[in-house]
Amino acid sequence: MSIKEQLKLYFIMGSNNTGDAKPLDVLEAALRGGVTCFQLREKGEGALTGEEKREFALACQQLCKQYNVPFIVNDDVELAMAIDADGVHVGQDDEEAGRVREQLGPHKILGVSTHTLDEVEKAIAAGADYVGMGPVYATISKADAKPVAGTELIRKTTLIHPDLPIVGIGGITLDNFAPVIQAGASGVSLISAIASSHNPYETARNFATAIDDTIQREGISS
Ligand code: TZP
Ligand code: ICP
Ligand code: MG
Repeated sequence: MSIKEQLKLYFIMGSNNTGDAKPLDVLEAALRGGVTCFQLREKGEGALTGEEKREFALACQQLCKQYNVPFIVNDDVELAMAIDADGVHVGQDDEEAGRVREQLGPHKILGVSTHTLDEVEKAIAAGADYVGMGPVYATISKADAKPVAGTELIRKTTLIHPDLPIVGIGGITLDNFAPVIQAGASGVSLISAIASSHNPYETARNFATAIDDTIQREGISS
């Protein structure tokens, strides 16, 4: 599967994002439902650290392996390398992407959050495999999220860099994801739509089907 295909339904979760449900149950259900990429984002109140974080990461990685889905770690390059994760995602306030690429070597997946065309160019130069863009819509899942960005930068970037894999993020639901794909993103990235769903299996499955339908209808090629 190409990176663009792997980004189609990109689920992000930390152990504190699933309310009363057990995080590993939610992840398993999401994978069963058709999630194509997973990022462990262990952040905020109640986030695990140290050995607990490592053990949780290993459990998530194990599940992802069973479903042949890439396992990406947010921010924590050291943990990603220690457990041989498939890649790392960094934001603009994290370690510089070029430095992360040096540590990861050429083969692991590197994702970078971008909010301007200049950040996109720098991410490409640093060796990013894909960029995340958002928040497309208002989000409750990131305390320090930038202002709502819509799909403008996705569309603009697609025209300039048609081969660059892009994923939209922020407030994305089954009701509002289509413009993200129509703007040229390879997929959508979500936390709460799946992590807070009463039925993460069904929600993931509905997303997978709906995104396929949109791609079909739009005649979008990867
Ligand atoms: N970066 C930009 S928005 C966001 C991140 C990590 C949170 C996305 O979560 P949700 O619940 O899908 O809005
Ligand atoms: N995009 C992606 C894919 N992951 C993130 N953690 C983010 C933006 C902030
Ligand atoms: Mg970060």
